[in-house]
Amino acid sequence: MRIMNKSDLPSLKRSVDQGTEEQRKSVQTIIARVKHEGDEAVRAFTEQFDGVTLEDMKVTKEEFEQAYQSVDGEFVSILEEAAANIRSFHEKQKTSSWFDTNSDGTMLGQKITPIEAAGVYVPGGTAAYPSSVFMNVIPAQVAGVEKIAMVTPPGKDGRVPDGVLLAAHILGVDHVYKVGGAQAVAALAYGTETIPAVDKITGPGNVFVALAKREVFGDVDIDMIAGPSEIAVLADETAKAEEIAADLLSQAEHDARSSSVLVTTSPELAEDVKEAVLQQVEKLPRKEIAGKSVEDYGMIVLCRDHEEAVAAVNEIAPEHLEVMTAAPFDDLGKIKHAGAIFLGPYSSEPVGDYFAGPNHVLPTNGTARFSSPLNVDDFVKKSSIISYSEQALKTHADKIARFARLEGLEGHARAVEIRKERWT
Ligand code: HSO
Ligand code: ZN
Repeated sequence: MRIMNKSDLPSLKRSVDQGTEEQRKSVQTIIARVKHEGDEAVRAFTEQFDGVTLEDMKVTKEEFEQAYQSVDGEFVSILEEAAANIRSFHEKQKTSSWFDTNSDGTMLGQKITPIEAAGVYVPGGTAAYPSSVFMNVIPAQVAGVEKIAMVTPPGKDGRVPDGVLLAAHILGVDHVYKVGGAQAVAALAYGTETIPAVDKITGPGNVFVALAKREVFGDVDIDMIAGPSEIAVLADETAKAEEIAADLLSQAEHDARSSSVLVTTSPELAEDVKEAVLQQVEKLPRKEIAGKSVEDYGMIVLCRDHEEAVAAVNEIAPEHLEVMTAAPFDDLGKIKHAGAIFLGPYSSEPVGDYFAGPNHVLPTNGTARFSSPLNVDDFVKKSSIISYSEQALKTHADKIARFARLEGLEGHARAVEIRKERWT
């Protein structure tokens, strides 16, 4: 881990992998073929990229049952408790439709309607996280989305990891398809004989999935293009170096391109954390990934004073921020940009990844400056309601017509004025 000053921060700036020209072309071809050939193209690409011949794309009742049997009851109840926490947090995010009636009888309002169908992409391999199934599906369910479909690439054995099926089963999601990559995104966007078309696609994936999501955006909605996980820890000398190191490594182990940053005013803490990271990383099963991540993207930003440290955090706008200072709540008001803020020594980042309740799908690459964690609002849309009364139109028709003529839109003016015949 490099120790640096706040003025070196711009060198940390990263952006989303845009893919190569060749990758973009290949994604466009895949999408076009799935759009026109449906299941046949999906099967062909699954054979080509996953090396699997799909007999049944859809996960069967027996497969769900088998996944359920494969784990012990205690693990099921841990997952259920986590799901309940996540659900109750997201329930609080719900907003209501509202209507205002004015004294002239006009009624204005905003009606909230869930989107009808959502599709969740779950990556394959070691990134097939049951927790991410919860984090994508639960806000959609809380929003009232009726149809939820899940896609995930099959392993070489043609199966989907038990944990992913179990998580889907616990939430009552039974439309799970063993399809991944750009072909899965295309199938969700345009529908095939087997896979239903949805209105919004969420969930992380590799560069092909990200490019495909960008490509279909507009025909359907998408959540965000997430980059590798990030963590920043704002700490003073009251924090324990070993705990900080462990938390930094918890995100470093996600991806060799994950970033982990300590921001502090204490040179002793900086040295101790650096040391602890080097020691702990050696003992991690994913030490290759975590080690590369801390080597390439691990930083310690040593600041002059606390104010500069807070400014550094805001400049980074991290996905996850842990505040381990003497009075973490005092800093909360000053923190402007962070996807999720963990306060105090007991709020280790994985508490939020799995269990506390807030969503772990968060803005990365500094996008916390302008975007939010995945939430219930992502699965609803708003319709404006306008019901003018006769009295209101009598009062305002001439003003509206004048405004229309100012824009040179005579048809607009006449549409309003024709109603004046009702009272003359
Ligand atoms: N920290 C990751 C999410 C995750 N962690 C899933 C464990 N499983 C991105 O926020
Ligand atoms: Zn994580």
